[in-house]
Formats: sequence, C-alpha cells, structure tokens
Amino acid sequence: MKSKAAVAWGPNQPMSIEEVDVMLPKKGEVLVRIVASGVCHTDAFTLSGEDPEGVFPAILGHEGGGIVEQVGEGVTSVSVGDHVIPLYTPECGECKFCTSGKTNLCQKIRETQGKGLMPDGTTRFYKDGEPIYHYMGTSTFSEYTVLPEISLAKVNKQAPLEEVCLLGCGVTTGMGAVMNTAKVQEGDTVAIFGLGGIGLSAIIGATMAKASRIIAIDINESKFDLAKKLGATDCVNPKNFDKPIQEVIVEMTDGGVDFSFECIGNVDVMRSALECCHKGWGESVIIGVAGAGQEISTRPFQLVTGRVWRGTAFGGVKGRSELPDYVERYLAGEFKLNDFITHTMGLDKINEAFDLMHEGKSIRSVVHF
Ligand code: NAD
Ligand code: DAO
Ligand code: ZN
Ligand code: ZN
Repeated sequence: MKSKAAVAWGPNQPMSIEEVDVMLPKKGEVLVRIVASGVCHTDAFTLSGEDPEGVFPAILGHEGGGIVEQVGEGVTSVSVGDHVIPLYTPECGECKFCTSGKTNLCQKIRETQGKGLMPDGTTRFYKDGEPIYHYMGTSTFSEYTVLPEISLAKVNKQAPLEEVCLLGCGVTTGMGAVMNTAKVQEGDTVAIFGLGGIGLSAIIGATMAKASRIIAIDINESKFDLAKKLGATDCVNPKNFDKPIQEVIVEMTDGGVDFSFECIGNVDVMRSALECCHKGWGESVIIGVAGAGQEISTRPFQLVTGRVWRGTAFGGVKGRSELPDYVERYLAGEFKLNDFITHTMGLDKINEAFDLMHEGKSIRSVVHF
C-alpha cells in the first residue's frame, strides 16, 4: 500500500516527504496507521549521524500513537481498530531478559531492530523498488508502519492519541527513571539536569514521588517557568556561577542530593550529575544518549565513597505490561501531557519541528497525519 512518510536519506540532511510503498504485515506483524508522533531528541541525534546504529535511508520516529489497520498471521494480542503505542523496547515475555524480572530490555528482536530491519531480516518500506530502513523498530514518521506484535502496547481507546503518543518515549522515560529506576521516595532530594521532554517528565515523576526538593538545571532559562509549574522547587542556570555546578548543588543541599538525573546526553554534565550526589548514598541516573565514541569519567573515589552511577532506557518500563497503566493514570488526571506539546504540525513541516528543537524553542512538537 502507499503511505506518506518523511524519509531521512542521509545524515545531516533535511528529511523529504515521500509517497512510499509499505508491504503488508507478515507472520507476527501488525500494520498500524499512525495518528500522531512526537519528535524526540533521539530522532535528531540519529539524523545528525552521531548514532552508531543510524542507517540510511530510513524512516525515523519512535514516539507515536496509532490504530491497528491489519494483522499478520498468528497475531492474537491486538485486533483491527485497537489503539496502540509503538515500543522501541519490545516485550516478548519469553526471553532471558523478559523473564529475569530485572530489566525491560527485551532482546528477542534486538539484532535485526538495531540494523533497521524487521525480525525476518527484511524491510517493509520501499521507494521506487529500493528498500528503506526501519528505525528503532517503530518508524512513526510514516502514515502507515509495520511493527512486530511484541512492539505494540494496546491502550485505552478513550485516550487521545495526539497526547498519549508522548508516552511512547519522553514522558514515560522521565517519569519511569524517577519512579521505577531510581525509586525516589517521599522526602528525597533530587537534581534534574536538562529540561527538555525527558527532564520535565522526570520533574513530574519526582513531584508524584513527593520529593522534598527538586532542583532543575538548564542553560536555557526559558525552560524554568514550566519546570516550576510542574513542581521544581529551585531552577539553576550553571552559566550564572563561576564554579562547577556540582559544587553549587552540594552547597545548596547540605552535602548533595539523594538522586540526580542527566537528561541531556552530555558526558561532562553526566560527571556533574554524579558528583552532586550525597556522599555515602547518592545515586545518579544517566538518561541522555551521548554521541558515538564519547566516554564518561570521574574519580573512582566518588564511587568508593558511596555514590552510585546507573542508567535507564525507557524509564525501565516494560511496554506491553506497564504502559497501559501509564495511560490509565493519565486518564485519571494524575499528570498532564498537553503542557509538553508546544507545537503541532502536519508531517510536511517535520523539518521545522527539528529546527525548533535545535533552537531550544520547543518541548515537544507533535506531528499529525
Ligand atoms: P531536549 O533537546 O528537548 O532537551 C535537552 C535540554 O538540555 C534542553 O533544555 C537544553 O537546553 C538542555 N541542555 C543542553 N546542554 C546543557 C548543559 N550543558 N547544561 C544544562 N542543560 C543543558 O532533549 P530530550 O528530548 O528531553 O532528550 C534528552 C536526552 O535524553 C537526549 O540525549 C535523548 O537522546 C535522551 N533520551 C534517552 C532515552 C532513554 O531511554 N534513555 C529516551 C529518550 C531520550
Ligand atoms: O537492548 O541493547 C539494547 C538497546 C535497547 C535500546 C534502548 C534505547 C534507549 C536509549 C535511546 C533512547 C531512545 C529514544
Ligand atoms: Zn525518544
Ligand atoms: Zn523478551
């Protein structure tokens, strides 16, 4: 079938809107009509050429919401008409990782997904007979996309897909990092570095966890109003100090915070986030994705003296079994999503969404089909 899609032909080039051919779903696969897709920094990261797994030409996008259009042979867990959120972290429920009870990083289709292919090693997208690669197993910048059944979370049809698409990445990642990975408790102190979609969602998570102090850090002060609205108790711009930001935070908090979160992808900030944690017990969670080949460093004594460095993908959330409950909590009014949507546009304007992100003018742009 034909589908309108934004095709990334190569690194550092604007995407072009194309009519592509989408193959029908094979065994265990599902054809989904995407209704809306958020634009996340990770899409821009891959388009920049910094992503070691980035392959071109590809259809990017991983923060979508859609409706099942057709199911392939053997698909039993979703039916035509179901509302779904694509998952870049699938959940097969059977692999060593899924059954470990220790991680959300299902590995069932990891190898092919990392190469931009479906589990059978081929693609479902073509242009003029030439294959176009999938992206993160989701490719939500296409009106129609094909995904493995294990990469779909079925969600309540009452939830507006134009908003809950954000639960396909940014909001779940930030909230999950705080509540699932770090398990922040009432009264804990928290520092959040980077106030994009991920960092602001981490503020929501910290507010829901009843953290006593939520220190929000960004070099773009236009982010501070929303950070405060969502629950930040302090907003700090590192550029306003002539000493390292970790020293500033240690002084503000009588020795450091209980938890910190790096939501930027900057290895120097990752160090600051670790070193602003309290001696003896502070934990720092890396969420940001750094460029190819970059490395983190600190003095080992930081860890010897009790600080903990960890990381999280998709907030540690198992998509098929846990994401539907995030949607229910959103429907119950526990948190809002429209605060994040600073811009909406048709797919034709998708390059503008990337420009807005690079200019620091958007939190989330949501593309409608
Ligand atoms: P974003 O670009 O919207 O936000 C980043 C924020 O960091 C901006 O507000 C920017 O002003 C701020 N910033 C930049 N440099 C800074 C510095 N030196 N000090 C303080 N603030 C600084 O990005 P996003 O969509 O929120 O994504 C954030 C990061 O999280 C990206 O690296 C993305 O790839 C990653 N990510 C990770 C996961 C995961 O599962 N681990 C999921 C989604 C996104
Ligand atoms: O299982 O080895 C693996 C990789 C899982 C991919 C997790 C990606 C999380 C970080 C990228 C941010 C995505 C928006
Ligand atoms: Zn993302
Ligand atoms: Zn699995």
